[in-house]
Amino acid sequence: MTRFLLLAAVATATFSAQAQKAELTFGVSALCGMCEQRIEAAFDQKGIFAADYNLETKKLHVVYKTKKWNEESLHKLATGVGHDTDKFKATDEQYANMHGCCKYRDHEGGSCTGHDHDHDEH
Ligand SMILES: [Cu+2]
Repeated sequence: MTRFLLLAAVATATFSAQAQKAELTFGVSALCGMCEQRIEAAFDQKGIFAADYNLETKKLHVVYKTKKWNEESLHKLATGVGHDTDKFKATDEQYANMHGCCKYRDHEGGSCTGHDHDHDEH
């Protein structure tokens, strides 16, 4: 909807001439450290210089190349591994793929910390 304005804002925020670099911070739903790692791993991509998720504020900060990524495609990286963002929702299928303790829609707040159930890591 405000895509044009966003692009304009990104363009003016670019100060380095060689790489078209921009930063974006947005909300991503998550519960535990495993979620944090999963989210950051999803942003380990070409054209993404840095991705740092803060579990306390539930915000992800991304530094990226504007030629390769835009706001929507960055949000979709998070939903792709099952995490809702403040703009897009993961599909039920993507959500279902997540580890049980990370099901942030079903329970609120850090129940991942009590490891009272079996973890099958792969
Ligand atoms: Cu988790």
